[in-house]
Amino acid sequence: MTPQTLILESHGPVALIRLNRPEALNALNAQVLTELIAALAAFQTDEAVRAVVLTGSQKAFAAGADVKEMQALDFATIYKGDFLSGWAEVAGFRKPIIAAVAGFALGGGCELAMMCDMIFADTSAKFGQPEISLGIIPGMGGTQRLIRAVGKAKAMDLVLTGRMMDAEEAERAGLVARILPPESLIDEALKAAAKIASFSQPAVLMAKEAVASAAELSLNEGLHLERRLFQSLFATQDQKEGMAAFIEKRKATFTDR
Ligand code: DAK
Repeated sequence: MTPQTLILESHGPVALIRLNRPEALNALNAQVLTELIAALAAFQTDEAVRAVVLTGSQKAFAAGADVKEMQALDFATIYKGDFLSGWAEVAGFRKPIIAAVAGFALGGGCELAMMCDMIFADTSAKFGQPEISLGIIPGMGGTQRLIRAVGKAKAMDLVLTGRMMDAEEAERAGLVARILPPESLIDEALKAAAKIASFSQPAVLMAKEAVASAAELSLNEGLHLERRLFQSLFATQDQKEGMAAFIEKRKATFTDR
């Protein structure tokens, strides 16, 4: 079914997802969640899609979970229904996904960006976890992923005061990988995604898995996993091809085998 809250575009091997609820600054309601999970599930199995870029509008990546949808909910309802737990599936997406952020990335919007593998921001981007001003706390990873990205001092500052940080501060703090001018944000994100898509997919997937697991594992466990993944890539034809191409001074032709 055609999604109502997303615009999906195909750019060769890269799928571009635009959050599209302009009337609510892309606030994340149940429909966005359902449609985004369905789109990612389809991209997961679609061999033609090798990387994804997730973006919003010029004004907002996403201004958070939908406050108007949440306001009347009571504890029993959200607890029994495990409200918003489906967002974890975004973090479980196996192919590389880049968040291209312009404007507001607040609350669940900031948390959604942090579920992606890296964040490219344009100069208008503003990140924050303003939930405290609504009488709640972050619930989609804001207290856990933010501290891993920016450290305790800044995470506490953002979560306890609800203030926003601009793109430059977010880059300095380690939340943002690249800052770009507004006119080239999407192009640069697509270009980076296409570059990733040009490599051997088993290597790309293992690279993502290894880096992502660093947040979950002890150093020794992480090093062990990295070593085993590294060793296993020597079972691929692409390792032979990549190294042969280097030695023969030509471009590698990867087959994902
Ligand atoms: N929800 C619903 N509508 C929103 C919205 C939001 N988060 N953010 C903006 N809108 C709507 C506004 O209500 C307005 O609609 P109308 O009044 O025109 O009908 C329209 O978008 C334009 O917004 P503004 O008129 O406010 O635009 P401004 O440029 O003046 O201000 C702003 C932009 C982003 C500073 C402002 O809209 C704002 O402060 N928005 C709310 C930001 C916020 O508090 N975000 C955090 C939401 S709480 C959970 C997991 C996660 C969460 C919850 C539970 N569980 C696992 C249980 C997450 C919670 C959140 O994210």
